[in-house]
Amino acid sequence: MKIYEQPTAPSALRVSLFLAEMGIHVERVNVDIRGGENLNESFQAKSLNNKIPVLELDDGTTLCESIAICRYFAEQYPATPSLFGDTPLERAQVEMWQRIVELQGLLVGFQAFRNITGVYKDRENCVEAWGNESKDRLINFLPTLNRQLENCPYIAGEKYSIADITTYVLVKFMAYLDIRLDDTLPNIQSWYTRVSEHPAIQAVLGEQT
Ligand SMILES: N[C@@H](CCC(=O)N[C@@H](CS)C(=O)NCC(=O)O)C(=O)O
Repeated sequence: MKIYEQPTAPSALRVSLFLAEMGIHVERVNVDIRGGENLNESFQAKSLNNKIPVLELDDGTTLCESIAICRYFAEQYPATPSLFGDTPLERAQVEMWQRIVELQGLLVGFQAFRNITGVYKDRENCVEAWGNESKDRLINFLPTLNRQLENCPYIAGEKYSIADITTYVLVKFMAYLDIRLDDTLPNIQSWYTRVSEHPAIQAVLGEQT
């Protein structure tokens, strides 16, 4: 089994933080995405979305999309507590927050970064105005997270979950957009400090330095 990735890329980091939390080790293969290695024919044969991360199983089956990869491991190696929730209500709450943060936060942040910096202009049409609008939308989304963390220790409620991992990756990524957690977002600030101390997060980030 192998994961094709670029370790510091946010979507790969999401899978790495998830696997570290579960204590699962998987061989990694580095893909130079900035250099366009993900655009070559052999990689595209493995990845439906032409992006990293990709999980390749021993029988050659491949899976892309970071959350699909995390779900595979969560189902294959069930653990309690599960990072996808343990009861019907928890699972629904985790799914809800995971999707909210992904759709209104992380993907919007990706659009901002890609369109403002033009980092992938060799493969897509970059629209700076769309990037700036996306950045504003991301900034406007942050108070929603701050309100949620006013009464809950974690994004989806009482337990650390995949929604926290996605949010952690989002907050880290915001530095590339020059978006900081200022004093108007105190609950995200304290959540971020607390979550950063997780041994799994420390271990993964430690490997990257
Ligand atoms: N929704 C996908 C997003 C994957 C994604 O955007 N990967 C980026 C790195 S974070 C990538 O491969 N970029 C290279 C490119 O777009 O050509 C997931 O969660 O796996």
